[in-house]
Amino acid sequence: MKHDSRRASMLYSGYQLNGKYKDGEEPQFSKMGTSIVFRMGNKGSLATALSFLKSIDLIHIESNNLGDLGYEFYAETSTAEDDKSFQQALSELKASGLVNSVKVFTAGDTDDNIPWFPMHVAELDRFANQILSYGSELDSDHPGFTDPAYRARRKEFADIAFHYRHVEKLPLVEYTDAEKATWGVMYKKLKELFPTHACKEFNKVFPMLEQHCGYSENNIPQIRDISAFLHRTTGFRLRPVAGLLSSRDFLAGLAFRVFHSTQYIRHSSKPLYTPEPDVCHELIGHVPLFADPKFAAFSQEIGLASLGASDEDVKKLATIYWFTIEFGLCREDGEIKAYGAGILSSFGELEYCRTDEPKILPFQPSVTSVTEYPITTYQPTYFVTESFEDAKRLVSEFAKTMNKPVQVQYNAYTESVEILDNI
Ligand code: HBI
Ligand code: NLE
Ligand code: FE
Repeated sequence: MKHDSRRASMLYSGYQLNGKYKDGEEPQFSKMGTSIVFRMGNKGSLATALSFLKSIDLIHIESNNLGDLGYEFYAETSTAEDDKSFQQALSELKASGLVNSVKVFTAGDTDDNIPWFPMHVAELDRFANQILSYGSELDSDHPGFTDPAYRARRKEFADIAFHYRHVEKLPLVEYTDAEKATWGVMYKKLKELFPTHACKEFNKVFPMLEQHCGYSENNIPQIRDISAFLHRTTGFRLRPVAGLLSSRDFLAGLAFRVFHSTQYIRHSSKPLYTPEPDVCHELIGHVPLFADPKFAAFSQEIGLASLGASDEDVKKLATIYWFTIEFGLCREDGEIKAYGAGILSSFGELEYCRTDEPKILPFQPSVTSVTEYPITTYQPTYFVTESFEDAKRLVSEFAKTMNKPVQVQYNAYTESVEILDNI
């Protein structure tokens, strides 16, 4: 399969501004149009072939001499693929016998063999209603299962996230006194351990969050303030999420430096450990390191590697994510420190990880990516990274061995990914 620059251009050129929006609203773009790629033996028949397409609105046409293979034409139209006139034109073109290997691409969609992935940060909106386990429907062993007030609250949070779209301001949430009390218990306990147990990058950022983002024992900060802070430091942003996303969707966010963050809080009966992500885990565990440029680049590297990867490779990358961003340890002057968010937001695990009990191995993607792990107990195995730069390099080398059909690079100006030529 070939992926050349024309293919890349068809994939990301297809957006148009939605004409109308009210004052105070952001302009929105929607996908437009479709591209048709077809081949013919003889360039001279192009005029006849195009006559079949006259009922659709062609906006761009290119030809390419393929030598023995004849000519390849690439036609872009603003007519949508499911439009009747498009379907009719396409079947007439195919029936004409003049052309062979007709392929149709819709902007933003990749080939049948390549799993769909977002090409622009706004396309993360697609994940909003693709939640695996709904934040509002709790399992019977969840500590909030028999607490109707907690369940109702979880539903409120889920609804906020379902309705959020990229162009909107991040939703503000008012937390109850009971919720603030749960946050306060954790905050106080964890803060005592951070100076000795957390990595230096984490400890550098934490006071900045207290200064600029309202982090304190008595206040649950707002993702809107944090996202603005992260965006200025590393370009990272937060987005509310209703519950667990698939690994593929969750990792794709990281490719755009977007972190999906829950806003609900854990049940008050079990403040010191929960297997689920909650606002304490996201804001205390994850957020600080996204303000570190090297950590941000490392995180994005995992995200980029996941775009277009096979299910099997996504699973490996999710495991790498688990053993680094979620449960990673690092070495500082010969001492083991924690940088993984799942450790940094759990008082119990933060102490446990530095005891003799768990097994500690060096981070090595080929091994780490296939290591099993439990999700509801402390980790029996941790992997140690030497530095975030080193970890990024290792992930990037690992990604090259994955044999993906497309290679992508991030364009920070347009906040989109570009497919690299690969001929
Ligand atoms: N979804 N909302 C959300 N939050 C996570 O932390 C998360 C997720 N889906 C998958 C996931 N984490 C990881 O376990 C890896 O699969 C990436
Ligand atoms: N165990 C962590 C905590 O209690 O904060 C959450 C881990 C989420 C993956
Ligand atoms: Fe997490």
